[in-house]
Amino acid sequence: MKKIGILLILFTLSLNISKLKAEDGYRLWLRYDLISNAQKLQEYRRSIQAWLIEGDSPTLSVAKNELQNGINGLLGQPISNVKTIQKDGIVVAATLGKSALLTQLNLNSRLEKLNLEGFLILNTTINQKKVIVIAGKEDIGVLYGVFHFLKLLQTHQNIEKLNIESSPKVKLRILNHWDNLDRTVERGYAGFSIWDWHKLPDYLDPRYTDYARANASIGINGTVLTNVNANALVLTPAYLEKVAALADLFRPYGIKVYLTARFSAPIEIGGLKTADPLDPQVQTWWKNKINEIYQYVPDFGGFVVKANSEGQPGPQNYQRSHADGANMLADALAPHNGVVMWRAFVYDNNVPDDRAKQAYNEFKPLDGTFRSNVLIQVKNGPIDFQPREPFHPLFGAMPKTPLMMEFQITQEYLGQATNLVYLATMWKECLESDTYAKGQGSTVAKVIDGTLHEYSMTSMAGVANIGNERNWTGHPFGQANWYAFGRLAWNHELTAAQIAEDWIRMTFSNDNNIIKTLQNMMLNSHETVVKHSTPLGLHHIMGAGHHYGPGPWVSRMSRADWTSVYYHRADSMGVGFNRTSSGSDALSQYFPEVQAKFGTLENCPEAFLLWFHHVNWDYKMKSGQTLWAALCHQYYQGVEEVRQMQKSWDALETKIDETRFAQVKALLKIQEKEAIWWRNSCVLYFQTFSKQAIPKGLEQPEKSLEYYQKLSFPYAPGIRPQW
Ligand code: GCV
Repeated sequence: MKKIGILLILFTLSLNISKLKAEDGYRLWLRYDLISNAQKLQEYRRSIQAWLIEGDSPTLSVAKNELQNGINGLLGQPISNVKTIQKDGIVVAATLGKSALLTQLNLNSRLEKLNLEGFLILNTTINQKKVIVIAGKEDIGVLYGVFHFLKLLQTHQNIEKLNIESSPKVKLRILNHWDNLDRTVERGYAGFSIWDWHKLPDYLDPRYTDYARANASIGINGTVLTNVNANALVLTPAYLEKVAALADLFRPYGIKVYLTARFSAPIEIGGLKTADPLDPQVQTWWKNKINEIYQYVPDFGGFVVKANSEGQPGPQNYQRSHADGANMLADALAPHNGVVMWRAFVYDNNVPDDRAKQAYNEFKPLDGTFRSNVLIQVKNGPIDFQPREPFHPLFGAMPKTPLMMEFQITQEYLGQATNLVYLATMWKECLESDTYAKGQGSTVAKVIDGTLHEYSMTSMAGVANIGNERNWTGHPFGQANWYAFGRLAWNHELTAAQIAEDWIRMTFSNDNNIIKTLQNMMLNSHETVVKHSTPLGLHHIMGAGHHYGPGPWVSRMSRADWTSVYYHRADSMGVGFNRTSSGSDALSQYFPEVQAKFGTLENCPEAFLLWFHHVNWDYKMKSGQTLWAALCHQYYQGVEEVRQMQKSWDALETKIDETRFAQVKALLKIQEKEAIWWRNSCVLYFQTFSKQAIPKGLEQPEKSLEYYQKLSFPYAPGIRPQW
């Protein structure tokens, strides 16, 4: 009896232990578990025997905590903190210019090459003792350097010959939360908003600190707390108190807080009759409001504004231009060093012949008319975060106005939180696109980092995929997109493969087989989702409102450019949107070399064919197949590739912790179902125009087109309530 009791206790204990060990994804890429490779562990224990961070500031104390927790966890033993260097193997972190130890090392000339947030990491000697120095130009550089150093350990790098210099290429690296004050998240698929407005400012959820750590670890230095479809209430004292509490918490991590400004706020919360940006009363209202915000948040970053787009108010309501609106806010922010990020994602109530042209048409003529603290925030492509878009024609077209990038991390059109899609490959495709604005090599990346047109302000924003789900992003691989966004914003020259490898090593394992398998899955995953949803340049053919799943048949909406038929233009002859000079002529917004690349059927890369051309069903593709056959094969291939991912994942069963293994396995099953749903719906729908059979050898769709057309998802997550 006694024995059974003891066994039971042991069993319960072991259950508890395994529960504790379960990987629920909360720790993201900052897991700091004991290094499993014995040789590496020994090497690191030899090189890291103590640590010392010189100086004192809130940021340095955050750096101390992180370094201490990181190395204690990774090395599996408490590593002591020392005050002087009396032996080898000490990690010394300090801010240059503020540290006696670093002065001895005379690192000034190297420091000059770095920008304000940059850092150095190197092996050297101080007082004849071997040390590893992490030096920041400012305290925040020390924190970034500490995270980088921990990454070296987490990814099992050699730390005996370090000589690293790192500076961000872009100044403002920002997350845009589309979070509402009621905690719903527009296009959010990971639960509700992480901002618990109701309990703020008194209750600071520990998650906020982990959010700040995660962001700082990848160099993100700004967060826009609220949805661009803005609510003026956030500018009232009751909310500004809450905003201030978050700003105080984020400050040591180098993260500034920004808000979205509702253009009609002077009317809604100010009691004015107008929000006309040229009205002196309106100008005074904003000036006072902005001064008030700075009372609460002395380092407030500024505003993001969505104006005259999708029903949002803006200066055009008063026959004023986007520049009039942006400059009014910019003038009021300027004395505080705040900025305005004015979005170019605009389309007004008049439905244009081609929505792809609208932003260029409205903004290009305004080049040079914005204040110096205004950035124009441009989505990567001219429509709306589609699975594949050509780069936005505004990039390169506004040499006198800083243009910033807006990527979407949340997967609104890319499988939401049920599909494994690594977005870095897509972002790189955009960043590396050549605008030819100043001849060959004028890449989008060079526009964004300011080197092409010498912009003084530079920025990259990503629409966050974060929610209050335990693992932050819903799909465990969604974390990789948050991670990759930060890494690319810091250094767009990194490859998607490098970033994926770092993320896998830190999030899953340093096991080569795991790295290779997951990296391969991730790097192909974007192309896969394109194939099974919008191949060959198709776009905007998703279900209405929720944007979840296929809806190529969507034809009746309150405006034509919200329908699918507006974009695919399928008819008995063919499919695709003619954007050449014989069509909408959107192509003419690009520089001549780009026009030549996309302008003819022969030259146009097939990935963009139906974006720029209306193509006959019998057109011969490079493979020799007809367009119809090629389209079908793409859809079927997409599904096959999801099945391939399932096999790759299953092969890792014994190597991945149970919780995450089971979750991703289940999600891949959902992804397969959804890929089939996309494939069948689209093939059956387009078949009604092509009137051709699905090529031989491809499985026939089980259900009818009518079946798919009747599916409805009134409560799909992330949906905008009023749509
Ligand atoms: C925040 C798309 C989305 C909207 C979003 C909009 C935007 O249209 O579906 O939910 O609104 O883009 O970027 O402003």
